[in-house]
Amino acid sequence: LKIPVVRDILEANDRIANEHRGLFQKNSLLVVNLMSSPGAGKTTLLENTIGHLKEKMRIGVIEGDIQTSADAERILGAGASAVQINTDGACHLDANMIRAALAAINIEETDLMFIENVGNLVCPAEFDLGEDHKVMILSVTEGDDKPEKYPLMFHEASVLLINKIDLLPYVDCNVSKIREAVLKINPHIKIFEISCQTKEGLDNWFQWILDHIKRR
Ligand SMILES: Nc1nc2c(ncn2[C@@H]2O[C@H](COP(=O)(O)OP(=O)(O)O)[C@@H](O)[C@H]2O)c(=O)[nH]1
Ligand SMILES: [Mg+2]
Repeated sequence: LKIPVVRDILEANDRIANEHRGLFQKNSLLVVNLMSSPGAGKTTLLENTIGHLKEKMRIGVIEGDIQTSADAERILGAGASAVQINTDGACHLDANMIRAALAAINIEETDLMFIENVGNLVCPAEFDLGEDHKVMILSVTEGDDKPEKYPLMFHEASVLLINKIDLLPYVDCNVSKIREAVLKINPHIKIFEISCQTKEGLDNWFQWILDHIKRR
């Protein structure tokens, strides 16, 4: 009889996530839940994004990590406000953890909020945090078979950023194969090929944010 217990947890999570969604809407805040496996480039993408957009809008970041506040320090260094959640072993963020972090964020004074989820290609996709969009990063070093092996996150995401394309000459990764597999799982997803190192393709991502921001 374990299945009803799991359902209860997800129902409780969704209730809290819906409260967050109402709060975010009331304050015209765009919230993006950023997910990937460890090391795909979430924090590097955020540093680039903050650097590019911080003169145009007020940006806040909730950092989720099992341990340390290293990523929150990188975000502060890039010029945004940051709150660190340490999940102490848990492999994903849930809506209750976000509630605790929101107490430390001035939502009225924020236009764009990123939630950097715990590095993991599976569990984060199962938990609604109240965000407007799930955005996922897959780096070319992870291989082109990941959409087929881990379909849920690709299914849930509004945007897929294929990162580290500067490394394509050195790795055996077929980007067309990724695109084809992902579009089969999720025909509505937007796919951008980027490099956080050479900055190639990042303008498409910045434009996507500008197109979705609610308070100008
Ligand atoms: N070559 C290359 N390295 C990258 C790129 N983006 C991120 N990295 C590197 O990948 C590593 C992990 O990045 P990080 O942003 O910490 O990943 P996270 O764990 O998803 O937050 C770091 O050493 C980054 O410098 C990229 O586009 N190209
Ligand atoms: Mg990180």
